[in-house]
Amino acid sequence: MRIDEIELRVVRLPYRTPFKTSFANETKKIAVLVTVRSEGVEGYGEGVMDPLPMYREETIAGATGLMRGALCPDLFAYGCEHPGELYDRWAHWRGNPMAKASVELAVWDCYARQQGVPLRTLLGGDRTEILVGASLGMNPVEQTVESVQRHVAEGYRRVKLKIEPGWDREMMSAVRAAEPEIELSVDANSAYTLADTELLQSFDEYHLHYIEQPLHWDDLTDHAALAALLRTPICLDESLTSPARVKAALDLGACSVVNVKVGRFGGIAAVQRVHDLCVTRQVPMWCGGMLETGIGRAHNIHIATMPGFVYPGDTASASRTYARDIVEQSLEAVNGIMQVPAGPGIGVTLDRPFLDTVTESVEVLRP
Ligand code: OSB
Ligand code: MG
Repeated sequence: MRIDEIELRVVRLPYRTPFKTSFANETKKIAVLVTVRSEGVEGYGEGVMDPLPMYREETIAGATGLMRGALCPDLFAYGCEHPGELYDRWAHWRGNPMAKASVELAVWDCYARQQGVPLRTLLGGDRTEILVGASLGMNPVEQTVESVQRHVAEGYRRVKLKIEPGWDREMMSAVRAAEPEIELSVDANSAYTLADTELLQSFDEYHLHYIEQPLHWDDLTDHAALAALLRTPICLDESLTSPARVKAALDLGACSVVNVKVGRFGGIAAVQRVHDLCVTRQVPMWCGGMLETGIGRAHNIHIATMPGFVYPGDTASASRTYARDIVEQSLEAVNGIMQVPAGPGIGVTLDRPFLDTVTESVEVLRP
């Protein structure tokens, strides 16, 4: 592919309700939309960096700087035979997986559209629908129980609760009392330390499907120590930033479940390696989310069709998060099942008039 033009667009989209986690209380999404134009066809990627490094280290300013200064000029200079080659080609620029993924995803979408095939076909995803759960932000106990019951009634296959010290046992017991049988998980987003081991052990009584990222956002060794003391499986999110980190985590026993986020791993080629490793080692994986707009959400849905994604993911209905999305297709789960958008590439098209109303800045790069 010859790459003719790349557009970097920052959009600001309000959440329907604030999303509270142990690391932030967010009221809006600020996303970087990358559009790659090649030989008359365009493809889209979404960057999941935040304005400030609250979840991992990357920021929108740093990531767009890298795109402008290195990734886009590299694509203009060398083009691309196949999007699967970019992860290794960009490895000499260290780290920065979210920046790399934002651009790589747009190239994958563009390539799939040029071939006239759905993205999932390039990834070996035979499924045309995926099972999804929902991730609930922190709210008062009564409201949380109601929300869990509503999501269960809607057919979501798993419910995940955000927790932090002082906001855990009371809520988990209320939810378990109301819904003893549902597939339930919790996500601490790094809010605990090994000093909380006894407290974390006490969560075993809620028979959680797994506990996500209880300890430090870049740690593997403390998680390995903790895993040996819990019956509840540990799933890592923040700490897994590359195929090599996943291998290290599994070798150490730091987790037995893997949350896949394409932005955190550095793109689809990296996800494919993580996928194959987890399949070989029989480690269950699922597709996480970052409250993406329809572009990132559509990518996640295609990625989750790969055969190793055996647990329900976080890619729930877009309408849970946004009153209006920037894509024309509605990405809605019915009875906990999300249809994969049909059509070439990620299968969604931009609602341009609305997109323009939520755009903060646009920048077009050319060779
Ligand atoms: O830890 O999985 C997380 C959202 C933003 C940042 C981190 C996380 C999340 C979610 C929401 O849990 C998942 C979603 O609905 O997209
Ligand atoms: Mg998480």
